Amino acid sequence: MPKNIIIATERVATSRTDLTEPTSNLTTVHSFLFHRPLELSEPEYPQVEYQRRQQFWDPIRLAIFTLIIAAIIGIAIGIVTHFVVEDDRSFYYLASFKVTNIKYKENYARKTSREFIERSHQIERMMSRIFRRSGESRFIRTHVIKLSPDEDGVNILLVLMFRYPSTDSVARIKKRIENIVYQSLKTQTLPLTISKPSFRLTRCGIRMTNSNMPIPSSSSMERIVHGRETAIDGEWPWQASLQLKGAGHQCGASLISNTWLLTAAHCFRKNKDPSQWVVTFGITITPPEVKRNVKKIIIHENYHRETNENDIALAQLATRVEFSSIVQRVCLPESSIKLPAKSSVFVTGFGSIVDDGPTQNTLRQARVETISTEVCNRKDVYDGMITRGMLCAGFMEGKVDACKGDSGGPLVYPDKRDIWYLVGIVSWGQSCALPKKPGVYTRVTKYRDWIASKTGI
Ligand code: 4AZ
Repeated sequence: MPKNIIIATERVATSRTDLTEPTSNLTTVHSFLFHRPLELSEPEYPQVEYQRRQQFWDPIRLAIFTLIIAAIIGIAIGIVTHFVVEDDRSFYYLASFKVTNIKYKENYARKTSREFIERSHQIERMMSRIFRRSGESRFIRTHVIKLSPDEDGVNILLVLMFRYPSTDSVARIKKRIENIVYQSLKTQTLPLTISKPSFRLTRCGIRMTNSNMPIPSSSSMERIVHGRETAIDGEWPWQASLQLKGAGHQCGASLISNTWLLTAAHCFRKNKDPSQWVVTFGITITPPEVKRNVKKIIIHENYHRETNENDIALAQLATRVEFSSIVQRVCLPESSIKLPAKSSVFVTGFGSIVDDGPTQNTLRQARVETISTEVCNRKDVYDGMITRGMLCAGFMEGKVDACKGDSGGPLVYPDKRDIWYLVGIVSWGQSCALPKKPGVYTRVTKYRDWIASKTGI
């Protein structure tokens, strides 16, 4: 009964408005709530309700109402799917640790040797057992990359692959993996004794290739220009090719996260419009392994084309790339890291193999050596043109060098654990591979803070 009374109240209010009685809103509301219901007679109520229901559910209202409900249900399903049925992503970690109950054997240096194969299978079985026994269903596989000598045993380098929901935080996943390993060191009897303090997990600079071929130095007539070797799949997984739509490969670049590439500012001299650029990954330009559009280009504010100073730029991909055995990011070095002169570093690219020659479809690599700025600034070398943001690498006798089309590409350096760092960006040089004219690279350590300020990496 009370419900009917309220419905009737509304109707009376309507009829009052119909009569266009000059009342203020306040008075109308007042009469809604308190006065009019008292004037109504009870028998009228059922009829009034019937009429109102009929009016309210006319076909248009019904359609709109159905659409709104459908939209709400759709959005709700979307939200639930996003957070609950989230798609999994592959997470790669490079694990390095020392095993103290075995002795290093010379044959471990050759990945095709029986000793290397047997030992790595044993390590892979042990790691799989650690994760499977812990109930970690997200563990996919592991793969030993390198065994190296240590005073009290053997250093192991291996890749661990997991699949976690993409919403999981990277820091949490890392903690979880570490906890599983530390726990099993305490509770399981393992065939190999892992030294706990030596255990490290890294997420960049991972090369998953099995290749362990030594890269020859300048003694042979080789350079990227006369490249030693073409790369094999996954050997330089951070290498990208920057291409202008309609004009093909222009420059190299290095992947430093799922969405950011580091390259040279001079690559964008002709065209700075992101929509005109595409990026490919993989050891061949055609066909590429992965292809992406570019969303944003950031050129260093103080890039000077006349002096080549601050020859550094960032390109942001329109959609992220997923890491795999073929696409990985390179590590950025701490700004404090100093490479001594004559360090072995590696340059890769699709650039020409003769001066002014065509782009190469398959990635090439070369080992070069760092040259001190003091030597590089000598009158007979670059006569003072090398500034603090530049780094020279190559050989004084020439022969091995980067060349046109390698610009923007990586100069990388492996640390003791075989984790790869980006130390230089191919920038300039007088011609290619000439004696006393080594390659000049942008010194990445000098721009570490600039990169962080633009990307948060
Ligand atoms: C270039 O034109 C270029 N020899 C890149 C590297 C070197 C020279 C020229 C170094 O893109």
